[in-house]
Amino acid sequence: MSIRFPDGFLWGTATAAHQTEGGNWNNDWWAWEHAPNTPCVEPSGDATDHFWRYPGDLDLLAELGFKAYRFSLEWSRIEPEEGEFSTAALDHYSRMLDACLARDLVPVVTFHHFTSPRWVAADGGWTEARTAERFARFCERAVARLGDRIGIGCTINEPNVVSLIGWMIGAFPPGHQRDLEGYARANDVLLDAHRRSYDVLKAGPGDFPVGLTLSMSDWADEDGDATRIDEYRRVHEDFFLEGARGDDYLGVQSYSRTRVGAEGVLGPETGVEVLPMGYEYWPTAAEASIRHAAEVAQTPLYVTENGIGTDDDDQRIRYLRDSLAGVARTIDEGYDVRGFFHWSLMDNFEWAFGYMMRFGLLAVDRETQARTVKPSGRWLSQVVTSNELDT
Ligand code: GCO
Repeated sequence: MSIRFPDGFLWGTATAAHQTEGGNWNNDWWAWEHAPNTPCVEPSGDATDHFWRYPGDLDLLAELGFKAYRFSLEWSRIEPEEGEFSTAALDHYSRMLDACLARDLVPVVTFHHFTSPRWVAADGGWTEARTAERFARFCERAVARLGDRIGIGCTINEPNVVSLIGWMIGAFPPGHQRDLEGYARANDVLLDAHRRSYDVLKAGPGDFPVGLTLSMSDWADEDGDATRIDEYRRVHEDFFLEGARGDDYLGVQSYSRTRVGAEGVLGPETGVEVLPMGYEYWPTAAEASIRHAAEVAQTPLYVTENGIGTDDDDQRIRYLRDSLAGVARTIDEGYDVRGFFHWSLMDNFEWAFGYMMRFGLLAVDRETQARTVKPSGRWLSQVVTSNELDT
């Protein structure tokens, strides 16, 4: 059976500056990677040298038939010290925008993707109220230079992951565990930063949709207790989904399932395949998250990230086939889903996991940086060029 996606459905891939550019030494993540007892398995180092190799990467993306490219700006390059803005860094991202447009790729620009300049982190980071104003000021300077060519803007990538893993789990900077007060404060400052930057980006130059992207899950309760799911989801997802009401879109980013029970958040269910990332193989996560995001955020949606970290490329194809079938079901039911961005264009630095998690459609040789299109990249290329999915 073949499923056709709507005409104009936007097919893209996503990356992030720190995970691909290389040499992002002036941000909190580089410091985190080199801190004593860091949880990071390895430093980001040269990453995939995308800062210099992006023209060839965009050539490959365009050759595969994609129509959009989501990437992020590295705040620490653009504002290396407070109030000191780099024209050269803005020129670099300006060239990236021109390179996208020259290849008929809609540039989807994320203004914050997990990393903050060292000077921001040193002054309280996301638990310091002034960070929201500082972030909005950075967005103002960036959009002044870049806004005329941006296709879609994303203020902050997964603010709920920045706060949860930074202040409750401890695997992201600043590495706090069970810091409930810091977690709540970070959520407040992150949402304030989103609201301020949304207004700044909408003021232009340029006229493009603006929203935030959110880490979401399918949810299950081991006793079927929906109220328990609501309690967890309200803090982790709905706080930002409600905060995003009135935005031009909400970016759904969902990979797996979260299970809860009387003892709290549970691990994978016995008998369900577990991926190298430690979570369940759960290809209907995007479908479930679209439904919940639409209900709470009440905005148009893009799936701004979806994919699977695996060395089994056939498994990637199976996952994507089922995931896309789920996305298509929501569209058939009338949900306003406007595009799908595969995470990721290429294998890259998977945060604390380093380079051992491979989410890319392109393999990257860690020695030579050579890119190789995987069979899953060819498979997805067929889908995006035909705008149809064979199930
Ligand atoms: C995230 C980030 C990406 C990850 C991807 C795979 O959603 O955590 O946006 O940077 O690399 O999701 O885990």
